[in-house]
Amino acid sequence: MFERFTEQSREAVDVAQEEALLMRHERVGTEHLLVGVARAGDSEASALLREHGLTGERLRAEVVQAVGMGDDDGQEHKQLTPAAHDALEAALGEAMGLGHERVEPAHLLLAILRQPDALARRILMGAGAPPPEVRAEIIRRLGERRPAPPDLVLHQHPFASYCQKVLIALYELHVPFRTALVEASRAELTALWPMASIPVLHDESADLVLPESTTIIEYVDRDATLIPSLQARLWDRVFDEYIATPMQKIVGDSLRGEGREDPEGVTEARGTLDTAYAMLDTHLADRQWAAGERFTVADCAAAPALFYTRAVHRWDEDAQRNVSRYYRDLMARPSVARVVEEARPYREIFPLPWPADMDLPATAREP
Ligand SMILES: N[C@@H](CCC(=O)N[C@@H](CS)C(=O)NCC(=O)O)C(=O)O
Repeated sequence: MFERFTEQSREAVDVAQEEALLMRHERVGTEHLLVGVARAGDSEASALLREHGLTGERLRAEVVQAVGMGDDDGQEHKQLTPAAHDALEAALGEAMGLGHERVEPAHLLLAILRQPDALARRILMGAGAPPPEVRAEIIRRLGERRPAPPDLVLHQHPFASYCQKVLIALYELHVPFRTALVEASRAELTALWPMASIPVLHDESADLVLPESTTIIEYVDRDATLIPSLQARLWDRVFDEYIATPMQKIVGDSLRGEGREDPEGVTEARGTLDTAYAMLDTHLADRQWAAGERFTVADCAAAPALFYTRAVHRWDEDAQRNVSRYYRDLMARPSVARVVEEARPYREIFPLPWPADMDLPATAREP
């Protein structure tokens, strides 16, 4: 598990062991890993924690305050809790999702913060460092470190669902690019692409302008990693046409202004979504991803489309369990999780009520 860990990350894990021993706790949990990250030399992660006043010593005190000292005199090498184990495994995914080769303390911290019931999360929250903010800040800093490659410019907005589809693909393929943020004014974009929809990719070295999310993905997917089959192409179309399009209709209707709404169109859109969910639930019964065993362009399309339909017209999460399971898998994918994080600061621009449980996994009660 540790081959790709940097020296500092390994040290963080060793320090976590020491901390558990010192606190006489039975196992090494995410809280000890958090102290490990803070104490393992000077890293972006430890610097960020320090900026919140969270030194190793302070975090240790917070852990003891939260759970007390233990009474375990057991072996020197302690077992990991399931959450700590998952965090160490997820750290590699975090690094890869960000296009980094090695697992650094920053990736470890990101992974710790993603564990749903981690004590480390509660400790950070209690110490005035909300995990979503810490995550977003780490991702921003890691992004700044990456050299801006000159050739590919993506005209996009991080909250727009079709832009997210392409972003997921770019992160999956580790393709470097620059962002040209498209906000209210579309003048520059219209000059490139008269329809002025986003995303638009401009390959400056090839003097090529490409609109349309699927075409952009096809262009950067030189080895057919994301578009390996007819099924991938088919389900990409299905998600765009029958999930993303009705979702846009519902959201778009709320922006039309009083007296200009189209209730019939919205009812039709909701009906299309219901039919699509039922079809999807059957389709996903024996497939991990939309086109089979591999994550493809179809899943890049599915993630943002389902994310936003979950806000405006939810499938029946208990009855359509395959869709719920698929949605959870999508959200756990590091490329998708990254896109969701990067869009988080823009949630207030959503014109409809934003459900309070959007960050909770799609539920599926056991029958
Ligand atoms: N078929 C296009 C759809 C793109 C699209 O609908 N983009 C939305 C944003 S997600 C857009 O630009 N809408 C018009 C607007 O925001 O003004 C694609 O696949 O790229």
